[in-house]
Amino acid sequence: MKNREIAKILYEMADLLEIKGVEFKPRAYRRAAMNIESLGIDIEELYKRGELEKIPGVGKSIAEKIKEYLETGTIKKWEELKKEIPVDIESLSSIEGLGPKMIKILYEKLGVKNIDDLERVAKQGRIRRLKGFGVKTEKKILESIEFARKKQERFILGYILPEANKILENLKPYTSRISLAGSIRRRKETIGDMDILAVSPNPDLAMDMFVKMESVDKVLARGITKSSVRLNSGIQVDLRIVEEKSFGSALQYFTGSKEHNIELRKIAIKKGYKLNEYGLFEGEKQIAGESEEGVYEALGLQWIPPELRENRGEIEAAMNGKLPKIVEYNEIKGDLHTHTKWSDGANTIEEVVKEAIRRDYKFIAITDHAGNLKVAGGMDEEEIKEQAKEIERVRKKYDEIFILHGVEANITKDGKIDVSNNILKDLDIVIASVHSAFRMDEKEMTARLINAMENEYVNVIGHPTGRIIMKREPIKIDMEKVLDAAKEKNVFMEINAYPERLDLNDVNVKLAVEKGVKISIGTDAHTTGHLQYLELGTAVARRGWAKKEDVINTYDIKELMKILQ
Ligand code: DGT
Ligand code: CA
Ligand code: CA
Ligand code: ZN
Repeated sequence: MKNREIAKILYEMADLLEIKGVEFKPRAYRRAAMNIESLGIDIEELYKRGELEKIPGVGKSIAEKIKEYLETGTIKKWEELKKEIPVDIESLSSIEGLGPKMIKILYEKLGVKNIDDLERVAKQGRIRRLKGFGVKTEKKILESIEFARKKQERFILGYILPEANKILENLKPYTSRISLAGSIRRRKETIGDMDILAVSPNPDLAMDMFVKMESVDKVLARGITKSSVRLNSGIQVDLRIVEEKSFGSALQYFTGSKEHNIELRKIAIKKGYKLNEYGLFEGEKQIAGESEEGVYEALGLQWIPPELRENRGEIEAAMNGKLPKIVEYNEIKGDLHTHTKWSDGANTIEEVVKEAIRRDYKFIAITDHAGNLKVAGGMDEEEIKEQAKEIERVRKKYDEIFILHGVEANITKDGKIDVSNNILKDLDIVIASVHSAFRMDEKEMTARLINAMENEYVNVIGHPTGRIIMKREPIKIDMEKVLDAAKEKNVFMEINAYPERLDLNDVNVKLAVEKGVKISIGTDAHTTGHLQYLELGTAVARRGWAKKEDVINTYDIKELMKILQ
């Protein structure tokens, strides 16, 4: 699947064009890239059907470039731009706060082409002398460089999962059993490599199909029981083929986590057994291993969902039959955070609603930016009233779904909501988020969030820590205090399901659930394609031990509207 690759190139072209000072085009390229990234189906399929221009934002010229890439493996215009502006955009834009405009100035004035150059000029104190930069920016850049360097090469779950599912689909005809394993099966927020496990009547053929997949960049190893490849997207995939009688124990072993496995093995030893990827053995005799359930059962444990296997108490709970019944993917009835053209989203309300209906949701919340977030096209109070009329119109047209009218409002520095209560009181759902002044000390920031929750109309704190995975650190807050306040004020904590956010994360969700704070899952969709990420939020809820009743997205409309009052 080349969707990600192509989107990445288009984003890079947008940045390069912007650096060149070309107008309008950068926006068009970005819009196309955003839609391709979240397309949901393989772009090559659309290409084969001659339907590239059906992708929103893809006109004739961009379609030509996609075609060129699929046919030749590159795009001439892109190569030219890179030659003309030899700047490592990808790594520079991974530095927080560094957008194309700043990269342009740094390149033109100081010759910065990569992170090493950037670090050098920052240390020399030359950035602060540039117009519009200053000492603070320079310091922030240095901090961000350090953060970026610390991260290892890991991949964002939400971007890898579609590729993984595609591989499973490709291999299905050649296998009798197949499953993801490792961190991707556990739905960890980032993935080191992708592990796949299968049983096959013809392992040689299955391996052939695997190493010859179109998305393979390089074959790292080719064997009968194990092969490894690197995909075009850069991620490594290991495929292991095992015997039917060992599938369960191999799946258990290769799902991990390592810490979970170590504890499990200790239990086996205590019982006088031996546990490995081939099975559970008593002496020479295999007593379990064909199914994963069988392995856990023989060890005296309930079967543990993969999302819980992090050695955070799940083994003890399973031993005592006290594993929580965590929320199921199909219990989620709708999305509680979406954007439309009324602020910075790409689609109309009606388009978002239609996609939600196609997904069989029972409800959808339209929550555009409101207040002073001008970059995100925040609505003023008149516009919110106008939008209410539009929602009313769409409601009349589609009675198979319930549309909640809400906003995502900003929490000001001192913890106020920047939309007046007079407006908030008429909305179905109010999300309040921190979108500015991220760098306050813990005490101030904690007070800021708690203040925001004092507002009686606030229902949800959006992306509560503001972190962006591998890019931006969370704001500093005393999570316990914030959660205690949330419980007291009946405010819900969001799991923002956008792939790079997943905020709250699993650990904080567990804490919230333990304190009785309810969770609201929202994709923060800025295009209809983003609605697919809802399941990532559910995965985080599951990893955080949340039960059905802890997640308000599982409620029916009546219960939901009642709890949102
Ligand atoms: P990743 O790929 O870094 O996101 O994390 P995992 O959990 O997928 O780790 P990976 O790919 O190195 O190994 C897959 C699974 O194999 C891992 O979750 C547990 C199992 N495993 C790997 N190494 C060991 C080990 O040394 N001891 C035990 N008990 N299990 C291991
Ligand atoms: Ca792995
Ligand atoms: Ca692996
Ligand atoms: Zn937001």
